[in-house]
Amino acid sequence: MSPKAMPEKVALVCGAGGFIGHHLVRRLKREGFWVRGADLKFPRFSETEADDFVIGDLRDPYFVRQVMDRRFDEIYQLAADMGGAGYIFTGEHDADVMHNSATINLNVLHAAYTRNTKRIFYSSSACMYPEYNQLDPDNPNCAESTAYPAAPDSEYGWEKLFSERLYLAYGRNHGMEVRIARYHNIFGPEGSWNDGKEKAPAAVCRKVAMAANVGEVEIWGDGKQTRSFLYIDECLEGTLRLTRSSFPGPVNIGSDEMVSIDQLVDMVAGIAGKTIKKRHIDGPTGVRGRNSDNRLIREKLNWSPSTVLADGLRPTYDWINSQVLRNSRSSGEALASAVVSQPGRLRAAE
Ligand code: NAD
Ligand code: GKE
Repeated sequence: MSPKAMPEKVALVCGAGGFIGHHLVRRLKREGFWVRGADLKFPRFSETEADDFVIGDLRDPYFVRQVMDRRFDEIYQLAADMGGAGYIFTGEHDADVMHNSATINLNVLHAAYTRNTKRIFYSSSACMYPEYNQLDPDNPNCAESTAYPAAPDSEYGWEKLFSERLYLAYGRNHGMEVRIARYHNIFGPEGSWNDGKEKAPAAVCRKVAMAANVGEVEIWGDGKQTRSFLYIDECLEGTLRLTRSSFPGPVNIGSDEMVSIDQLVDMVAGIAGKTIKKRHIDGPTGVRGRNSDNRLIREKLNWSPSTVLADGLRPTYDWINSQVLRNSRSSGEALASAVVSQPGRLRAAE
């Protein structure tokens, strides 16, 4: 686990096998860091660029102590049991989400403290905001100051709120320099798109990519619910700026370009050059409206994201479309080889 020649700066990315963590490792390598990643799994779609990637379970305090065998200049804690609406709003994963993510945060933060690592970034979520301020799709209120009285609409959001408080307490009592972001729906290439954990941008790109040129897609809810979506590069920029600032947060890192889910579908259809009808069906929908309030980040960091949604959707659609094509080619090849090797059996199964 030890780096051969110790360079100037060393960073640890917990959750480096996941969507944001994988991209963050790449970005830190570009900046010249020596990077260790830790996760249950390697990144799914391309090789990690981490100098050292340790596979293991961050719920296990002994594993966490091994991962933190030195003092890091920066620790990014992104590991969590999480997913989109189809994963966190159905209720089926509530106990796992709370237990797994809280245990990871308790372990990682305490180990960082005992290694004398001062600066640690924690990825909270807009899901911690109270539901009562997100009932009107046209006027949601997600200013940082509105977090209390607390009333998140999911157990995922309650765990994020608990962990925010945990990090702030270590900051107050142990002098740690904690930095907390409340991410608002991050998207881009190499995120979950077909494993039940995908969020709306990836799900819509997949559905449109799989639809005919004049086709139809299914959308959960009435399509009038609103969200804002932040492109991955902007998420990384905000994360690094916050971590290296003197402001602990919590602060929103999100886009303030609010759209309805129906508008999102229309944008993706436009990018794909397809004519797509929407069929609204029952499904887990979460809050009625949500948008990032970027006043605080502008005030404290003198920066806020500026990439428009369409500019992030184009590379995301292209990447998901290529995944869809690759999957259909390989299932076509599998089918063709099954026909050659077992023609009778395949016909019987049809
Ligand atoms: P992700 O699911 O792609 O990545 C999370 C990673 O954590 C996964 O690779 C997973 O294997 C790993 N992990 C889970 N349990 C683990 C364990 N016990 N030990 C080791 N690794 C474990 O999610 P992401 O989109 O990259 O999100 C990163 C962080 O940002 C999470 O904390 C998430 O809650 C937060 N966040 C993300 C979004 C978003 O839109 N992507 C929005 C708000 C907050
Ligand atoms: N995932 C998904 N898949 N969502 C769909 C689909 C679909 O096929 N069709 C419509 N939607 C709707 C959902 O019902 C929801 O109302 C909206 O799109 C956004 O869903 P999402 O992107 O899965 O997740 P949310 O924005 O509701 O919540 C996410 O918020 C983040 C923070 O802003 C969470 O899932 C977390 O991933 C995260 O913390």
